[in-house]
Amino acid sequence: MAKSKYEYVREFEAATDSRLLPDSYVVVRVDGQCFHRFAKEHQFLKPNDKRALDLMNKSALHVMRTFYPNIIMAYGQSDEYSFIIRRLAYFFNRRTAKITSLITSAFTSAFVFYWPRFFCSIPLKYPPSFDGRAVLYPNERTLTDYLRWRQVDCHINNLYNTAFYALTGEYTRYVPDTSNCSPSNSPPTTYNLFLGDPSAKAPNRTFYSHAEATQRLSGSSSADKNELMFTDYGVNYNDELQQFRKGTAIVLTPPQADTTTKVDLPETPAVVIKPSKSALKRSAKVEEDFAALAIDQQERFFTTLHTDIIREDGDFWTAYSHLLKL
Ligand SMILES: Nc1nc2c(ncn2[C@@H]2O[C@H](COP(=O)(O)OP(=O)(O)O)[C@@H](O)[C@H]2O)c(=O)[nH]1
Ligand SMILES: [Mg+2]
Repeated sequence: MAKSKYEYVREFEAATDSRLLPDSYVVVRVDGQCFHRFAKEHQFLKPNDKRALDLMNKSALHVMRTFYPNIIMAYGQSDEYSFIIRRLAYFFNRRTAKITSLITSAFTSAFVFYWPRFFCSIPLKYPPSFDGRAVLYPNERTLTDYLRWRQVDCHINNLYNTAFYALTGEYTRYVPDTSNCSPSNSPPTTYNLFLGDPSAKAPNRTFYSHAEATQRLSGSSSADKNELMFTDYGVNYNDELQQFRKGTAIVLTPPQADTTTKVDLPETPAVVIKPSKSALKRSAKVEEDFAALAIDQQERFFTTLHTDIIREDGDFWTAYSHLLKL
């Protein structure tokens, strides 16, 4: 077909289509846009809404399935999720915009798609958005320190928020909802520890305004916050769900010796700048075989954990550091 005279503008696209540096880890982090307001509008429980966090995890799992086996791990907390892409991944020719926008949009659409499954009769008031960015990490040290940074952030924020909402009397403790999710049948999934639960031990139930609570927590140490929550409000921070305190890590774990699934991870390509044609072919076959599986079978390739990822010699890195070599 003859080219139009406008064809030359393609050059502008080519000139601005950046690629992610080969042989380095890529982290794509998605973050809810203005989730402070979104949480308020949709009556998220404070300090943590398990429904919202489970929905984030479900959306992350969707992303990991969609781009299998290129994402080796994901870590999420609050309204953010980080996706760790294999150092040697070569999907979409490592095009930055393509990879970042696809992960962000897959995550966002899954969040909307699965919303009713988690929030039952609470309808979405408006379509949420997530921003996405890709950051390169040159080695295992910087990558793992990045993950530690996110988990420390989770810990600091969660401890603060738990103490803060205990002080204001807005703290709600999660109670699992065992009912089904039909719009006409949505009994409360939670109760307010202080106002709704007479059996709760709360020796000093003085509640404060947001400004007063901020003031009281200003300059307090972790130990001060723990003590204050426990002594005055009967909240033992250690009893909070691990999911709240540690965030969620999802790791790639292909089933071993599984007779019903034949998918293997691709071999590590010998050439790291650009894999050979045969290596690319093998990768395509792996992706194709995986895509042919039913969703529940695909989900079996991933493990969800709420655990410490900070300690270098902890269980997590002992069990999963091999992922960084893939
Ligand atoms: N109540 C409640 N709010 C949450 C929860 N998860 C996230 N959020 C809200 O989302 C915000 C996320 O922080 P950030 O991304 O910095 O704020 P944003 O710019 O408003 O999205 C938090 O400050 C909370 O207001 C939750 O489980 N419960
Ligand atoms: Mg946000």
